[in-house]
Amino acid sequence: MMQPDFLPANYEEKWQRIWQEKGLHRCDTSQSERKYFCMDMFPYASGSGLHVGHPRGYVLSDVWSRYMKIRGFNVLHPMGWDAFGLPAENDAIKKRINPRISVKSNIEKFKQQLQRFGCMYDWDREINTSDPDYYRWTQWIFVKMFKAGLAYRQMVPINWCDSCKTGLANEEVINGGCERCGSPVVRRDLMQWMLRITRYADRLLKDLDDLDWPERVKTLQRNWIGRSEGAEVLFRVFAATSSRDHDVRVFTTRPDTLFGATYMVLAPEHPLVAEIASEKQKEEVDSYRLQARLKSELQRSALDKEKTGVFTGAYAVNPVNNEKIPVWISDYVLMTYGTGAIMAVPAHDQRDFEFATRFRLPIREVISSPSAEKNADGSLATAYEGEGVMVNSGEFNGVSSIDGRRRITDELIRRGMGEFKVNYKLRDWVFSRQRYWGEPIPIILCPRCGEVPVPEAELPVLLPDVEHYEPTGTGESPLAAIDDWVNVSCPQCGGPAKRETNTMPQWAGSCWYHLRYISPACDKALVDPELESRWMPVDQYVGGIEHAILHLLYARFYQKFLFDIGAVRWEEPYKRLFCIGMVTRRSEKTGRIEKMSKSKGNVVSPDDIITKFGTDTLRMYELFIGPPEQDSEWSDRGIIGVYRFLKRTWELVIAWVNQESRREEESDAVKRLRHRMIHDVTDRLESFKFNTAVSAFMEFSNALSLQPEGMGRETVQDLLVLLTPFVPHFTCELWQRAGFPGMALDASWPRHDPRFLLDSEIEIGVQVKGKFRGSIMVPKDADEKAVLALALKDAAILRHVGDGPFRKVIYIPGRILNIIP
Ligand code: ANZ
Ligand code: ZN
Repeated sequence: MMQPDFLPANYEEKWQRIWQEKGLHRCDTSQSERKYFCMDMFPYASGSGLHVGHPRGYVLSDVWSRYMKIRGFNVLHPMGWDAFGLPAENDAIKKRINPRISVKSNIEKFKQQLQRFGCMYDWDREINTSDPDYYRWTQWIFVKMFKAGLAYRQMVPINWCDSCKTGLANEEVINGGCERCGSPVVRRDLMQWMLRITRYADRLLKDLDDLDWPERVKTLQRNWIGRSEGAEVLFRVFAATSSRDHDVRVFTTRPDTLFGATYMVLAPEHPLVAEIASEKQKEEVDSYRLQARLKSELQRSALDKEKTGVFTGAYAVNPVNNEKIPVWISDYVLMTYGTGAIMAVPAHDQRDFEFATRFRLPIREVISSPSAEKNADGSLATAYEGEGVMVNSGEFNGVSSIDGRRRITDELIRRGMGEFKVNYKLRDWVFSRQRYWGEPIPIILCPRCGEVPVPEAELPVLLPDVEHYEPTGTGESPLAAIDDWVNVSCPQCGGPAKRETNTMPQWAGSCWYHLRYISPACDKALVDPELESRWMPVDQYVGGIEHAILHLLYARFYQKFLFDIGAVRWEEPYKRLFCIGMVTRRSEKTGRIEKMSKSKGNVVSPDDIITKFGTDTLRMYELFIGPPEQDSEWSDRGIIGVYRFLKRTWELVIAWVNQESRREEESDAVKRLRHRMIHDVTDRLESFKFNTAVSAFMEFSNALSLQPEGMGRETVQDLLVLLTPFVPHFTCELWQRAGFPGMALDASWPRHDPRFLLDSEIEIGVQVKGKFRGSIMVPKDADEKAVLALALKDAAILRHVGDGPFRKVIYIPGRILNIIP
């Protein structure tokens, strides 16, 4: 007799060892027929280790990988470490351990935890972005970008976090605060390396259409890129003090409203402001400009803030009607968008409406529509921003606003006063960080030759060991203090020169890591081009929604650049994306649902769960917790429920194994349950409804318990194969105990027979004395007596007939039951 006890601790580690010894998770990339590349967003190994929220995505992608493997695909499922950058460095500083050391020990700890989840990672392909063999290529890409004119240096006002003591990209500023620490972000002028991601704006936008990504992620990217079609219109501006005039361009998405422009607004930073301001207004203008400098762009563009501004004393001429309109400055116009100047149309733009109301500037309606909101006196109550018919617009009166856009622009073009124009919200990417723990930017600054890239053969530029790695706060990175590292001779002229001391942002290494997994040891290129052409793109990428813009946009940009220089054959990195929901917890104090995080003190450790219930229980519960794309609440009861289910299933299988002669044949009812399970599990897996795929097993198990004869061999086998992606240790153990051939991992995925899914119940009508009184569901082969019993369980029918005895009962099988009381 085999022991029936369900004790996962007895076999889970054993199977992990066996898989590893046999190299079962190694992917032979030389075989690319039926290749499948399934990838997780790799973690940065923080000091606090993993909690049960982390593996939700790892388990999902592992179940999917295992499923695809059983389906006969050659699956590449790698894992690695996002090791450079702010999070790692801040953590190191907090603990006063050199990041070199702390990152290494964090990774060891993380890897141990991760390995306990039983995922089929090919650890031979493990990568680490802070490894010189890796960042050699991160630097190489930068050099290529520099040579292509995509990396350039510029003095820019940047987002500066005083607490992290570094500049941040626009994408790293969340609600005016630092993405990492939440401190308010201020503006500061610094010489920065920039990447010209804007050159790719159009392609980044267009190619989104072909990606199999969640719609919400695509929308976030589209809005971030922010494409606007419109026109640039030339206004002549007359300075108050001199007779000289200037041409000022404004960008508008609504050229059809040109006749309603009653004033012009320049951004306070607009270079023309100083020149055109009148003597009388100068003081006021200057002090307003100083104030504006202190505000962030986000504060300035908040819709609900009170509009402020100052008249410059100058006037502009509207090119369509030669009307003279005043020129103002206001901080709601940003220098970094369009041309930094606008024509203000208060009747049809809400910000302009508020501004005009406050400063008593004229509001002239030029688009008429019944949906415009009016005051009692017929004036506009708010700006009407929709479409309508042009009015007060001279020869264009009566034209629809949509046609008007084109016709006015055509007219401006004809007169040399404007042109069609497309603008993007996307800005170039501020790429330098004044921090230690990152890839050194591989550039040498030579007083004679300027910016000289480090020759490709000399890469990587190693990050030197330092004693003081804390940020300096001076705007220079700690690397600037290491004289013998900084001072080099210029690769071009041999003269004395200095290294760039800024480092790359944390995103640099993760922009291209998918490529490195394909040929992690390749030392001739960042990826073996032949393997790349066969293994890219990533077929399934799994990660958190928080990366919708930052990482996912940067990685697409890098891939497109690498495509353009011929380094790769694929233009998009991630064909299909799945965004996993968070694991939350209900606060004991407030009763509110909170994200699980160390700072909230509400984390559940996966190690504890695994020790108590086993890895498989954790895996299955991570999926069962809720629809995978939604946030879901952790529940200890839920984990026990899954444990009980596995225990019951274990006992069912062991009971079969222990039969004297193991049952072969099975009843039709059991066959139907088996095929139903195969169908449901497969269908729900394919549609990424992992939680209901788990319920399909539970439904099977519940229904099976009502069947007296239980499972036969085929059902036991199919059940174990279907369970394998979810609970691989469990099924490997039972497969072996049952003495089935080979391993559960190698069996092929069962197929359902549709004939067993045909409905076994039918609907029949019930009549009382020939009058229709309702319908009921009955088994197809039920006889008159059984059908009558079922009919009397129906309250509505019972009310009409009482419970008998009856004069007559007539059953026409499969159609109708007639009762005559
Ligand atoms: C006149 C007008 C009339 C406008 C109207 C809108 C409605 P998006 O869609 O975001 O591209 N604008 C242009 N440059 C600006 C800047 N640097 N700072 C602040 N606002 C700026 O918006 C384009 C519109 O925003 C432009 O069209 C301009 O106002 C304003 F009935 O021009 B519009
Ligand atoms: Zn030089």
